[in-house]
Amino acid sequence: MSVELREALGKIIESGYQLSADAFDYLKTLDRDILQDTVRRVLLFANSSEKDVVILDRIFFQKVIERSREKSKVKGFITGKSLGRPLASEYEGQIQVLNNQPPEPSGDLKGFIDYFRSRFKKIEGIFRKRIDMKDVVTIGIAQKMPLKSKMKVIGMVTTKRASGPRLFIELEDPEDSITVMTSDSETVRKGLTILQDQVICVDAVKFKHDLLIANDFIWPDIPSHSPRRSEIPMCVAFLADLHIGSKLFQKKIFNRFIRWMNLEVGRPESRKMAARVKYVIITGDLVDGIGVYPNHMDELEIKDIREQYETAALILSELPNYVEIIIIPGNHDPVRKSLPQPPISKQYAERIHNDDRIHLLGNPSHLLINGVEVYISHGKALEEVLSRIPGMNFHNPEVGIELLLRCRHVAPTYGTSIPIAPEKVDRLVIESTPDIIQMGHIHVYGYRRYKGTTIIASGSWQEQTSFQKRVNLSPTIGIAPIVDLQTHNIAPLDFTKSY
Ligand code: D5M
Ligand code: FE
Ligand code: ZN
Repeated sequence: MSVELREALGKIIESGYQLSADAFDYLKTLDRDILQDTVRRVLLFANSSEKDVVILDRIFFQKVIERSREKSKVKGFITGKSLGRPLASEYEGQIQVLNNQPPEPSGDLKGFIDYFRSRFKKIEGIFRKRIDMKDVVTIGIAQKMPLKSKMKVIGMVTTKRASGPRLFIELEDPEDSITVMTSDSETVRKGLTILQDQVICVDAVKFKHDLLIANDFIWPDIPSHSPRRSEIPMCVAFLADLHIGSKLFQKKIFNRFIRWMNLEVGRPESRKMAARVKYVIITGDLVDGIGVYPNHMDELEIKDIREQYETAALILSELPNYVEIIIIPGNHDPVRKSLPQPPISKQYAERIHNDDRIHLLGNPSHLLINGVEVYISHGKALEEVLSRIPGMNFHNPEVGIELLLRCRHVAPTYGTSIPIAPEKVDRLVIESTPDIIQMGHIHVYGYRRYKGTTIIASGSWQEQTSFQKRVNLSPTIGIAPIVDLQTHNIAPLDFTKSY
């Protein structure tokens, strides 16, 4: 018996299956180079099957192989009208990446000065475009204005301190700094939701040389707008947090999504929608990674990072061949932890890199898809926002996304568990108004509309981990929010129930 064949048999037995004699004979006929792949595919198919599979026989092997052959055969059918084909297969994908600022690292102390200056400039620019910002002055000018003058100042929050009924905030711009105080209960309440290091505007009255009394705090925010619409009724599936490689990855539930995408299952109405899904977006934690949380190894089914991506590639290869797949990294993917994160590298995910339907992008990414502006990020900073801001909680992550959108920043606070890279330019500013913004990470599904923008917090495809149990997080599993880019309707299909 060859080494490859022995390895393949070992894998099958280790996974808890029996091999029939005819399947064993069949395996012996396979070339070495396709043996490993075939076994991987067969195990994946068996694992995610709705029926309990115990014995793998020759017919089972052949079914799996035929299925993957069919998938590769239909390639090249994307253009041209042909009756009876899914609508999404009749159109080319239209994806444009809007954030193409290259990284300019700056490792020294000055890097942070450049970084924060860039943040201030960009968000100040967003403020100054607003018509209600005519009376904005710099902190330096505010200091020179006579007492009792009214003005607006823009600054970065360096400290925030509550003292009895009062709230004190230190504001800084590139030249000067000033203290802002408020005791009005409504303004204090608003002020308590301000995040450290965020750039904010204060509507204030001059009280002393270096003290302003705040009447209001103003977020850079987004304007009310009508979202741009696609000319054709294409849909996007907004997924996140698959965690492939984890014992807790819900293969069967995810497989229902894959079969639904292939128009094999689902109610008639939802199948019609499946035929229009042109894009699948995965905003991070595609795989479970290695050693991400305490005792992680115990909960890993696949303990090698490359193997995790090999399996991910196989699973994604089951999506219809006309679908474009966009993937950005999360904190479980093997890229640097500091934001912005570069795309998942070929070194770990060769097969994914070689799949020309898959677009590997950085976290965050700002896209134009069929003319609709889509902003995606894994959303690690939501942890911070949801746990620190009064009134927020992990049951409603979409409220946290709304706040980040109003801050126009993906990770406002520096020096927390969410590291930020000291680059010359702040690439985490949300520079223009997205029509759709999506994040994952929290593992809880949520949705809301805010001033014309659709906000989506994607749930996960992984059962509760021991770590999540300890932090009391109950994930939402198996929901695929499908958004129609023409109508902006959202259908959160629940693949654990009926769909
Ligand atoms: O994150 C899965 C979930 O666990 C998500 O809701 C955030 C939460 N989480 C992850 N790390 C932490 C820390 N350090 N503190 C609190 N909550 C956390 P995932 O990225 O999939 O592991
Ligand atoms: Fe996750
Ligand atoms: Zn995560």
